[in-house]
Amino acid sequence: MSTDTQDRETTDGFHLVIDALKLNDIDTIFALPGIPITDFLRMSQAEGLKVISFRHEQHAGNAAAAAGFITGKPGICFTVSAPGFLNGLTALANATTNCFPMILISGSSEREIVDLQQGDYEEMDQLAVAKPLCKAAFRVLHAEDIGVGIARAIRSAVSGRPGGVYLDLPAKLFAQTMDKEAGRKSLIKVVDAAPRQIPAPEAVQRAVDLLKSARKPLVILGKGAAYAQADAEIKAFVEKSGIPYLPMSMAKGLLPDNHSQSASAARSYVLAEADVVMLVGARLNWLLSHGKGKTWGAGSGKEAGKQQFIQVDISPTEADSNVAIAAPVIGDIGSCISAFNQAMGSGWSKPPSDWTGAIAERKDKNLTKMAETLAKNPPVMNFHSALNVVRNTVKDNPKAYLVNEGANALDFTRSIVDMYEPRRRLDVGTWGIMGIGMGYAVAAAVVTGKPVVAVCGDSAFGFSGMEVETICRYNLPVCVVVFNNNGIYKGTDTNPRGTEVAPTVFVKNAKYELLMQAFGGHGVRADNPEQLKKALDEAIASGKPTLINAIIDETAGTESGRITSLNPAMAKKK
Ligand code: ADP
Ligand code: TZD
Ligand code: MG
Repeated sequence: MSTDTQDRETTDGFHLVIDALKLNDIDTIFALPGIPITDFLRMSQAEGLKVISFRHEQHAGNAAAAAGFITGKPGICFTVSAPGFLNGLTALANATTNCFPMILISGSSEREIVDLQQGDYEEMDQLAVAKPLCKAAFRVLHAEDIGVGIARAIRSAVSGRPGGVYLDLPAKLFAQTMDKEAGRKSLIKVVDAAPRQIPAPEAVQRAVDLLKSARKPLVILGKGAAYAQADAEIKAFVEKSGIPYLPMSMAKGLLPDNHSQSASAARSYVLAEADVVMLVGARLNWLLSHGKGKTWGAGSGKEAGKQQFIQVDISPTEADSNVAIAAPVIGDIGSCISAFNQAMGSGWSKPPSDWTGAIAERKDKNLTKMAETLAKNPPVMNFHSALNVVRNTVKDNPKAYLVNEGANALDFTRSIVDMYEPRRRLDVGTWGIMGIGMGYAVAAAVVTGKPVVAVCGDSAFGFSGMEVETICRYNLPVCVVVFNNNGIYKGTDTNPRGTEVAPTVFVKNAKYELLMQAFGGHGVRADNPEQLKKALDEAIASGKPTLINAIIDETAGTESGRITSLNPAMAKKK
């Protein structure tokens, strides 16, 4: 039989996976080759899928997760078995923690050998390992089930609370053949993968009544609100209600940070004082001090600790996870906020002016103070003088993506750099994890084609730094700005015994810019704001892979950045 005839009559596991992905409008795969994935990736490329190949699976996985957050479609990552799978697993778990939809698809060894532990090449019971760390995990053993496997993975990733899904594909599956027409019919085009979830009218009414009764209402927008792509509804709600709002880190830009109702510059005041707090796609986890304690006003005034919460979320079990939720509203944010907009009616009265006025007063004071600090130009650049430049660059390029990781390099960027467009800020997320930098940057550039600025602490950058080769290989418009303060938090720590260097200190004056030059990108050092501005402007104008080694005063940071209070040594001192 000639190959031609065979091609016409049969298909195989490789092509069924490719066809199932394409049928579901998936056009990009983030991956790292090896048996049996190498051939799969070659065939995917031949069939028109965009394949972005990384240097380490964790970054391919992070890229898939970021793509999921930006697009609302599950990001796809392919890894090889055992070690490749494990390298990707951190990204899968992180995506699940962040509620980002992604699918980690891994090749695996043969069941017969794995289950008897007979020592196959890269043997591991991957499905069992993945299960507790993701939202759902599936394995496909027969070619005719590939369609179902991919469909289940897609639905699981994007419906309800989004998250990471693991799909286990044993090597033998790829080579299985079946009749081409039967294969085609076995594939499933998923209809309405993330169905709208309409909130109960009485739940909305309960929440609206509570909002109406508030004297000091506050809205908190989280990354779930950004993910929901309900930008217009949210804007309408915030502006119609007149309620001050706080964006969580990745919700910055959902409304422009310079919006008159943003209470970011009076954050501690509003958290301590608000009487009714409406959470929209934000969990009351450690990032919001679990909704209790000093942050929330315990001990200050007679309403101490008496805030009432409204929680708008797609997960019905999120409410009451930390404190009582007086008015849970369960549904997708688009449907919920539209329902609020209707239920508020035409006679809505805006919050009392003593509340909004008090916030405005504090905001003005803090913004003036911030402007003074930003205007300073110390002889050695510090976080403020460097970030003032980044702040202006983002203002001039509001559609650019800002990736951000580090400790001080993260906290200062979050508070100093205003965002103007939704879903443009990608950062360390719920875990505060280092190493997302280059994976997220690659994803943002590949998926959107927009310029990306990645502000990374020198430690943070090190976790994914080798992916600058990936950035150069695909010639992506990514400008990495390494905030180089010679180490973790600071470069000044010493070892009291005077033997090896302290654990937080790196090689001083490291030339990170050479890393980018090694692969043909543009690498440059910036010692002052003028040099930093010039390099950033050039990077954005040229769209060329760039790394700016921004030299930051090694004494400028603080231990753990803003989360010093979580440090057990600090807690002991209290
Ligand atoms: P942040 O870190 O910004 O505070 P979190 O990650 O803690 O945000 O919270 C995100 C929340 O958003 C999760 O509880 C998740 O269930 C919810 N969520 C995600 N997507 C949607 C959606 N489309 N509709 C409603 N809620 C959503
Ligand atoms: N490992 C992982 C995966 N995530 C982490 N968050 C940490 C370790 C601990 N960690 C932080 O929380 S921040 C940080 C580490 C190692 C690096 C801070 O140093 P940096 O930033 O150079 O990136 P600054 O600007 O010097 O503070
Ligand atoms: Mg550092």
